[in-house]
Amino acid sequence: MQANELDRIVTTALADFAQCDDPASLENAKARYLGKTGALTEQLKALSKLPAAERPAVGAAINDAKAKLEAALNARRASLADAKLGRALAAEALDVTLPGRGLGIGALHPLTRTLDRVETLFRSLGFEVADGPEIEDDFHNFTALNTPENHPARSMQDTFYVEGGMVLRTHTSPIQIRYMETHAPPIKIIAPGRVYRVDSDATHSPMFHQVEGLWIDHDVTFADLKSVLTEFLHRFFERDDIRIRFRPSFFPFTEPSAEVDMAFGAGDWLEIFGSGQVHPNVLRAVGLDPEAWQGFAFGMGPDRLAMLRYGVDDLRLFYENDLRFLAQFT
Ligand code: 2NL
Repeated sequence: MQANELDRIVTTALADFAQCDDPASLENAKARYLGKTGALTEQLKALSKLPAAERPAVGAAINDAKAKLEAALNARRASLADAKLGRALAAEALDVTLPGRGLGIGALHPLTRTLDRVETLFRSLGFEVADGPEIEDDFHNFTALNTPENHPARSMQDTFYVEGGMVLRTHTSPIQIRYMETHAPPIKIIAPGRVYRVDSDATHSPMFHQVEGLWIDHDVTFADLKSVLTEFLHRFFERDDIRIRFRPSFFPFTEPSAEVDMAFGAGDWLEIFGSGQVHPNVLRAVGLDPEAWQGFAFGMGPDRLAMLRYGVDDLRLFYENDLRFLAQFT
């Protein structure tokens, strides 16, 4: 009985000591077992009530238990002291007396600034900014945009396919398709965002940005398209000597289609926008009657606009995030 009781006390005491994580609570725990009224001390007091013949054996067992507790206490004291020293050394390494290094003031990435600027300018022209998912289904990325089943854009060579036949959107047009599905005309939006294509070299990144625009009403024409894009370019580049030209082109989702080139003064022509009148099949795909509604859409690469505005000749610099490059735009 007495021996079992001793074992129980030792076991609880050892667990108790192990739980103490500072010297004061450890010394308090010691008192609960070895103090004046401690559990082990009480056992010692009870010794005198035992028959004389049993006292030596029980006394030896109590001393044994006491030695175990002392050893455990010393080990725990040492490990707490080690931990304290470790913390002190770590604090020393930080050297709280040194002046602070200071945090550099951060700044927006040049591409973010460009996108913000594009959004602000189009808002000032009466456009709202729309958003949508980067993982799209086949209908919103291709079918609704009059892109036939066997079109090369749908191939694995050009498009990232993810689980369940979904794709990483290859353009931000699906944002506009979804907008037309949920909003009645008149519609006047831009759709900025990340887009993905299987393409990677000096001038192509597998992820890049696109801003598309869409204006649908009863009587929106190519003249409106030309004035919107001209006004935007003047405001974006803050120059009056900007020339613009339209070149015939082809996109499955517009008819007729045009590339829009721009030149500063007498400079070379730069291709900036793809554009066109929204194809009747696209309007039908979102439940709009092409006899009642018409409009234009356009697309552009803001990464390229940023290169022109900031005079950067390599697209990859924007994605390497070397601070020596980025700090120049603050
Ligand atoms: C380019 C070409 C373009 C569109 C995008 C569009 C969207 C809808 C309907 C019709 Cl919902 N068209 N988008 C139209 C023409 C060209 O982008 O060169 N992008 C960088």
